[in-house]
Amino acid sequence: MSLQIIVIGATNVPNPETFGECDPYASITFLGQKKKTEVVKSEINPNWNQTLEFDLQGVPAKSTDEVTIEVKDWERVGRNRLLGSVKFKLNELTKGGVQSKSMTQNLLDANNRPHQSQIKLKVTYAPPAGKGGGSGSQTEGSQGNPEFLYFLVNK
Ligand SMILES: [Ca+2]
Repeated sequence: MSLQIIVIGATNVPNPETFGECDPYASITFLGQKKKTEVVKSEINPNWNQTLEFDLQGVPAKSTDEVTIEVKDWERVGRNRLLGSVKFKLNELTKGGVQSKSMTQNLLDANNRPHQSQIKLKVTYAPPAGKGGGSGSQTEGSQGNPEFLYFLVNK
């Protein structure tokens, strides 16, 4: 049971550098857990192709649970700068079973206005076994048992 996010890449990220280009990485927060991709140096169209996995420790995610993505510029000295961010809810990804969705999200600036920049992701949610996900095989198991008992009783 987990939320897996493949961070594919971003296009046209804002470039705050005075010289050269920025060094973007993506930082993703889900239910208080934060995971980061590697930094791609001097690139406004970074390809990360990295899988970030959030372990939910047996607690099913809700459709209203929110994923927060921040794309930042790595700095050798001083604070990393926020280039853009986007939030989205899991929505239909929690409708049951393993659900997967490829998405392209527009990054927003500090005033929530969309940048020209987009980030590409593939999000997969696997619910805890038995709560939507593994219910199919569990039903089969419980249907088999009464027949077996019937066989024993009538022998
Ligand atoms: Ca930088």
